[in-house]
Formats: sequence, C-alpha cells, structure tokens
Amino acid sequence: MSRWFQWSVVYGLLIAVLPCVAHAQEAKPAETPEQRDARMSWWRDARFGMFIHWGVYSVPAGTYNGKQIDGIGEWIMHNGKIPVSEYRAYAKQFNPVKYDPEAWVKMAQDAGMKYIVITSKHHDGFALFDSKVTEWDVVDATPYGKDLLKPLADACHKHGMPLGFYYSQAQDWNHPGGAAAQGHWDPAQDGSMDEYIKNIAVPQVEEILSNYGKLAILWWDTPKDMTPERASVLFPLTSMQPGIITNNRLGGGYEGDTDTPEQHIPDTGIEGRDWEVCMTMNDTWGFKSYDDNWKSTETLIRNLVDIASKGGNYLLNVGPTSEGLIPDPSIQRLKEIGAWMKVNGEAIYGTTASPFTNLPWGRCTKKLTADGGRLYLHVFTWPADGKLLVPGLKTAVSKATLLAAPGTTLTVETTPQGALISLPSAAPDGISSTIAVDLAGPLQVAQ
Ligand code: FHN
Repeated sequence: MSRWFQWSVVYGLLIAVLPCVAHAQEAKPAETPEQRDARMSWWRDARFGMFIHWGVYSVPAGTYNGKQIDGIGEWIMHNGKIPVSEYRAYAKQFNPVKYDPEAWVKMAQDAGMKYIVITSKHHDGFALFDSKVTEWDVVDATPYGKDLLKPLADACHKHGMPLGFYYSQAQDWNHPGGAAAQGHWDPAQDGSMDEYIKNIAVPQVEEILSNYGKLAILWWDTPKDMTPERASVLFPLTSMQPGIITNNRLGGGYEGDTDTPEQHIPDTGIEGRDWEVCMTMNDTWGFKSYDDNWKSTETLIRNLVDIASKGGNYLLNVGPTSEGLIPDPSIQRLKEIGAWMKVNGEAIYGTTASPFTNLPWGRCTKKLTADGGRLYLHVFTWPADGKLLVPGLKTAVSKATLLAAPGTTLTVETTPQGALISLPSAAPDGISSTIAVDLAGPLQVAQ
C-alpha cells in the first residue's frame, strides 16, 4: 500500500469521524466532574427502576388479521407491515379505563424501584400525551381522550418518584418522514426526515419537557438515520430540564450520560461509564397476549444483584394492556422482588461494584469509607459445610451478620486464603441471602 494511499485512508476517516467527535464534545454539558457526580448521584444510588412500554400496540397484542406476528409486541406494525390507516384504527379500541397511575407508582415503590421511565412515544409514533402537532395521540385518536402522562407525573411527584420519558426520536412509522428500521412499507410514511424532526420530534420533545413538571430522565431510542445535524437540534432541548439524565441512544455522536445494554448483563460492567441494563420480564416490551415466557423471580432478583455487583442499574419492564392493567405475572414478580428488597435493599441501594473478580457462591457489593465500611455478600449457593470463604479478603472483619437476622453475629476466622465465615445450616433466602461484613480498616483484597 503506498504511503499516499495510507494517508488518504487516515484523512478520509478523520473527515468522517471528526464531526461526530465535535458534536459529542458539544453535547457534554459544561459541568465539572463534581457537578456531574452530584447530578448523577440519585440515579447511581437508585440501582433499580421500572420501564413501562405502553401504547396502541397493546390492542392487537401480538395478533394481526388472525395471525400471530413474530417479534416483540410493540413492533407489530413494522413486523406485520400493517398499513398506516389500518394501524390507526386500533386506537379506537385503546381505552384504558382501568388505568390507575397512583397504583402503578405504589407498585413500583413496593417492589423497591426508585424511578420510572415510560414510553411517551414509541416507534409507532403514537403519543401518550396531548400533542399539539399531531392528531395521532391519546387525546385525539382514542375513545379515552385524556392525557396519560399527566396523572402519572402527578402521582410520581406526589410520591417522590423520579420520572423519565422514553421518546423515539428517529423511528416513527406513522408520521411522514419518520425512520423505519427496514424502510417504509406504506407510501403514507414517505417524506423528509428533516421535516419530520423539525415538525414532530422537536416540538414533541419540547412538549414532554415542558408540560409535566420536573423530569428526571429523557430516554432516547434507536438512532436510525440520526445524523449529527439531526441530533444537534434535539440535544440542546434537554437544557429545558436542568439536571436531567439522558442515555446514549440519541445518535449523531452524542454519548449522553448512560450506556444502555439491552436484554443482557455485561460480563464485567462498563468501566468509566454509568450504565443501565434494560430488560423484559417475558420476551416482549409492549403487551403481547400470548407471551408466557416469564423469567422466574429468582432470575430477576439475581439479575439485579449481578448488575449491582458490577456497578450498574436495572430497568425492568412492564407492558400494560389496552385497558390499563399491568399483567398479573408481572405484578406477582414485583411483589416477590419487593419482599426480598425489604430485607436486602440495603445491599443494593447506594452500593458500588464488587472488589472481587470471582466468587463461586454469589456476588458482592460494597459501601466503603476511608477507614473501613461494609461489604455485602450475596450468597446464591449456600455452602453445604456451613463455611463461606471470602477469597483474598485481607482486611480484618469487625462484625458479620445476616441482613435477614440483624441480631445475629457470625463467627469469622482469618485464614491465609481470606476470611472464613461460619453460617447457620439453612439459607435465610433460597434466592439470595445477604451477609453484611463490617471492615475494621481500609479494604484490602489480594487478587
Ligand atoms: O426497538 C426498541 C424496542 O421496542 C424497545 O423499546 C427497546 C427498549 O430498550 N428499545 C428498542 C430496541 O433497542
């Protein structure tokens, strides 16, 4: 390869990448690391939130023209190639008369969830709020006829629950010019994406950022065809809500505040970034009447522990029906998680990642101080011989106790391999039992 060719490749790459880098830098709010830490602090402490995917797709609920459509429920219009006018007709059956936002907030709170993020508009373009720039919203297109976000925002504010709005900024299968993952299938969708951004996305983001009081999070999604130019008219709007947290899905080179692994937990967390795993309880985000592939409560709790042990948050989804009901299997699981959190929540909230690389029996989280602090040992596999080795722990232990039995003190021996804790014969919790270990000095671990 000639030197000229090498340079022209490098130069070409720079030309392609520089605008994104420039935008990414512009996107960073002018704040110091300390200010950023202060802004992110509540979110880092929270560790666990509720995601809500709700919209007109809950009417077909996975079935179109008598046929079960493959894929996730909220994608039925796209995957079933449903024409715009036919899809819009479903709105006539979207009548969530059983919607009880205050009960939803309480359900999230009882589950130990510390924030809620709801789809204000998903890829089908349908707004759960009263939008002045379209008739394709809950007020104008449904028999229900009332803004759904307003009472949820009121309930969240009343109960001190931080609220975030998800907004699909690029994909919109109902407004001309909106993007579609695999291209348009109905001429009614054709149009200019720049016009769509200008006439729908920008004013709607302004609406959701101004009409619902304090907002904690703006959750962008699927940056299909989002150029730096398109993103650059949306990002500055976030300054309408000082302190708001945004994710990394706007596109156009904007990295946002959080990384968002979806449906999987990164093996070792994400170094140097705040991150949040979003996950479904079954296999769909939006309600699908026949999706019964529910994860067990054990899986959900262990996921939460695993994520916290790697320093991340868990945003766990519910998909309400068109009547406004959260499905019973979700309610049941949230109750069981809540019961577990009541006992073990201290070992999740406000913790940081494990100092150990591998614990054969479970996971660890920690809350450290300059002269000691606390380790939380999450024991998934209770040792048959009643001895739990904390491998490599060199710091002396001043006290060890079970969160499920705070009065008890466990015996701890210091061995060359680490601290050896004597446990009662039965695990207090078959899913995950927590041992709180108070350190007598600064944490030291031999790896
Ligand atoms: O396409 C969406 C999907 O419907 C869902 O909203 C998830 C949630 O993270 N996000 C997109 C896929 O990444």
